[in-house]
Amino acid sequence: MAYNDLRDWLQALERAGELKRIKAEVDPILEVAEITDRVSKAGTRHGIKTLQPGGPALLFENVKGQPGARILINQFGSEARMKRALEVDNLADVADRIQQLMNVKSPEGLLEKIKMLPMLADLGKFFPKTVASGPCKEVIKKGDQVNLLDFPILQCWPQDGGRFITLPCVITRDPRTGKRNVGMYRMQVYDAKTTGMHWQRQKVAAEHYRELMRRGAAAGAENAVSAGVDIMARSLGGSTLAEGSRPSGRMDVAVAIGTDPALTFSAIVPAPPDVEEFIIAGFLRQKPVELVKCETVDLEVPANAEIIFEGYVQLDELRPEGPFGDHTGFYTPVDDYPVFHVTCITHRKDPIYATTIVGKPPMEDAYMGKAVERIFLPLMRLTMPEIVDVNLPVEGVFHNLMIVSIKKSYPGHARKVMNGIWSLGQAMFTKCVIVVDEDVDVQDIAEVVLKVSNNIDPERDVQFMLGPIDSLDHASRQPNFGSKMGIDATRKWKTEGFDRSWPDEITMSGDVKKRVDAVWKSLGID
Ligand SMILES: Cc1cc2nc3c(=O)[nH]c(=O)nc-3n(C[C@H](O)[C@H](O)[C@H](O)COP(=O)(O)O)c2cc1C
Ligand SMILES: [Mn+2]
Repeated sequence: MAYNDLRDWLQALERAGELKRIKAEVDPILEVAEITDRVSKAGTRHGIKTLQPGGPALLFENVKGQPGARILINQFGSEARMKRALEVDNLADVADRIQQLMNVKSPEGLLEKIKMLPMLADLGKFFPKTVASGPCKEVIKKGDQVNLLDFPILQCWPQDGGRFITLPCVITRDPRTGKRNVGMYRMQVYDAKTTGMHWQRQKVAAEHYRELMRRGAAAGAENAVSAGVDIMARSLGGSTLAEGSRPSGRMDVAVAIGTDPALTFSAIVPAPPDVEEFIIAGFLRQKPVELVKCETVDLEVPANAEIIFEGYVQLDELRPEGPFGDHTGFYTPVDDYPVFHVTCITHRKDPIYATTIVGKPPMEDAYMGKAVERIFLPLMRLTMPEIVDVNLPVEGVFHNLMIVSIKKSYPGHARKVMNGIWSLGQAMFTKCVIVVDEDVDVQDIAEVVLKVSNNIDPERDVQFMLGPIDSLDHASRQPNFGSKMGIDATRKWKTEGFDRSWPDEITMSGDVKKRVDAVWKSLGID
C-alpha cells in the first residue's frame, strides 16, 4: 500500500526500527550535518561499528533556536530504506515492472486483449489527480507573513555560503507543452523571502527558464534572436548582455518539501524531459499523486506535502550562489544562478522539515543514486540492448565513473556504447566510461581492476571526447565544458586490428576440483 504522505512513511520507518528520534537540543547550523555524517558513514572503514551501514533515519525534535521545529534527515540513507521507500523487496523489481510495460506487444485475438486489461487498468493509477484541498493548506501565509527563516534550514559545511534547502521538489511548467517538471535543485537562503535556484543549465527547469527568456526576448528586443542568445549566455555565466535589452518577466515556481517518499525520489530521477515526474511517482507508488492548486502561481503541488513555497524566478535576475559543500566531497565555488522570490508559504500544522546533506560519500544520496542505477538499467537497454550490467561506484559520485558490461557483437562495439552513454540524458556527464565484456561482473571492483588493467593497451584503447561536463566538476578546463574518457577494456578482435592471440583465463579443471572437494576435510586446513 502506497504511503499517503511523509508521516505515513515515518510511521512505517519507526515500526521497522529504522527511525531514531533525537530529543537532545541540536543546532541546524553544522551540528545536524556532523551527526548525520557520522551516521551515514556507519558500516564503512571510519564509521560507527554498532550501526547498520547508513544508520537509521533521524528525526531531530529539539532544534536550537527553533522551538517546535522538527528536522527529518537520512530517510533514504540505506539500501533497506530505499527499498522500503519504493515498497519493493529488490530494486530490480521496479526495473522488472518497467520492463513489462516496455515489452508490450500488440495483442493478437480477444484472449490476449483481455489479458492486457489489468495492465491497462494499472496505467490509470499513474496519472496525478487534482483535488480541491489537502493538508499542505492547513496554514497559509502571504505577504509580510512569508518567512523562510521559520523553518530549521541547515548550514551543512563550514565554508557553505549560508543555509541551504537541500531536499526540495522544484515544480515548473514547460511553456511549450504545459507539462510539469519536478526536479531537485538546492536553494540557498538569502533572506526571509528569497533563495537561490540552483538548476544546472542542462536540467529541465533550466530549459523551461530559457524558453521563457527566448519568448521574452522575441517579444521585447529588436534583434530578438541574438538578444535571446546573449541573455542565455549571461544567465549561464557567459557573456554579458547590454543593459536594457534583457527580457523582464516571471517564471512561476513552486517547491514541495516533505512528501511521500516516491514523489521526493521521483524529483531526482533523470527522466526524459517530457515525462512528468508526477506520473513516475504514480508508477512507483501504484497510486495517483494528489495535487492541489497553488494560491499565488499557476502551478499544482502535492496535496500531502509538509511545506510548500510558492513564488517566481525573475527572468532578468541572477545572483551569486554558493559555495556549497557538494556530493563530490569538495566545495562547489560561487556561480551566478537565478533567484527565487517566495510569494506564499503553505504548510501543515507543526510541519516536519525534510532535508539531506551531501559531502564525501557515502551519504544519503549514494542510496538514491544506486536506486536510479538499478531502475534505469532497462531504460538504457531500450536504446542499447547490448548492455548487460552497469555499475556507478559511489565514490565516482555518479558522474565521474561508469563501468558497463556489454555483449560485444561487432568491431568498435565498445566505442559505440561509450558514445551512446555520452548521448543518453544525464549520462552525458559521465567523465569516465569503462566498457568490459559480458563475462566481467561490473559489481565486483576487484574483478574489474584485474580485467581492465590486463586487457588494455592504453594508447590504443582510451578514447577521449569533448562535451558538456557536470557543473560540479572542478577539474575541467572550463566550467561545464571539458573532456571525457572511455576505456575499451573488452577482448580485442582480429577485425579490430588485433593480430596476436588472446590468452585463456586461468581456471582449474573440473575433475581436479571434484577430487580436492572430496578430500578437503581430511586435509585439516580449516
Ligand atoms: C540531494 C540532491 C541534491 C541535488 N541538487 C541539485 C542541484 O542543486 N542542482 C541540480 O541541477 N541538480 C541537483 N541534483 C540532481 C537533480 O535532482 C537530478 O539531476 C534530476 O534528475 C533533475 O531533474 P530534471 O531532469 O527534471 O531536471 C540533486 C540531487 C540530489 C539527490
Ligand atoms: Mn524531469
